[in-house]
Amino acid sequence: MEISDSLLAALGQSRHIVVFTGAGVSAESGIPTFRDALDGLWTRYEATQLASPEGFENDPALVWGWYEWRRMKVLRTRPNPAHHAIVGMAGLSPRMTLVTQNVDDLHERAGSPGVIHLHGSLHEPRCFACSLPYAFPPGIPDEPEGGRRLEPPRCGHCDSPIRPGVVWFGECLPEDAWRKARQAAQDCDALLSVGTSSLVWPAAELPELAARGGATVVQINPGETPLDGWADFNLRGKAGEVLPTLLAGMRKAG
Ligand code: BV8
Ligand code: ZN
Repeated sequence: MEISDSLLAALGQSRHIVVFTGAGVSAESGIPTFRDALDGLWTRYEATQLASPEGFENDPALVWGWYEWRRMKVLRTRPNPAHHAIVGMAGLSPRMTLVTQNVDDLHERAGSPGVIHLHGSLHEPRCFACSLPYAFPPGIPDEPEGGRRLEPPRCGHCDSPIRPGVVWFGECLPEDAWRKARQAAQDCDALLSVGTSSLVWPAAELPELAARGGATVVQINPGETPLDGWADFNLRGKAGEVLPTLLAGMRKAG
């Protein structure tokens, strides 16, 4: 893939770059994207039915099994070249803010500091009722038997079921994370939207906020998204291939 000189110049002159990532940045680590995660037992469900408080209350074992299966896949894999290239780009930029919709810890494991998680994390479960944090037993969960239904553990304080530490549909985003992400989008000179379908709100608003603030908006995605019509640069390809090429171009441009 050819990276244009004008894009390299825009990034080279940026004093603040925001990198905004979705499930696509973890796809080459073998982590299914949100919709692709609906296989096997979960094929007949809409993601929003499972990733919601109602879905959990309705069938805690189905939802907990889905999240434990996803957590197991994260623990069994590692960051891919996309995560590592983002760390490399941060080293070339005066300031980078990394905002992710992902609930995995692959950005952290690649070495990115201060990752802003808009939708929470698989690694911070808490009590569904009293929000007391829950500590997972060490090690990697086994492939849940019987097609992945798994009773959630109970809270040591109030005996309610433990829930995943993610933001479900119909739940508010963490206030501090959302405020920081909006501030960074409004302040930045360039925003890279990487591997997101840009369908989930309010996160999907960030590239528009950046554009309104005069930033250059770059999209990296092999597929089509609502950003196609107005992003300044559309790099059609996989994050694990495009980001390393972009990083090499930035290094060469000096
Ligand atoms: C809220 C955590 C206020 C859980 C997630 C109608 C219109 C507008 C909004 C709404 C509406 N109805 C309801 C809403 C609000 C709702 C919403 O946006 N719904 C959508 C479905 C329309 N939003 C909310 O509810 C939010 N909260 O609004 O609060 C409020 C409060 C109270 C009452 C009322 C309102 C909370 C949303 C957070 C939901 N939680 N994640 C979990 O992970 O289980 S979102 C979840 O879906 C993921 O985080 C992901 O970001 C998102 C989308 O899933 P995917 O499509 O898989 O992932 P992604 O978007 O990243 O797409 C994958 C992309 O990667 C694709 O484009 C693909 O082409 C690309 N790709 C694939 N391979 C590669 C690649 N790219 C690069 N390289 C590759 N190799
Ligand atoms: Zn409790």
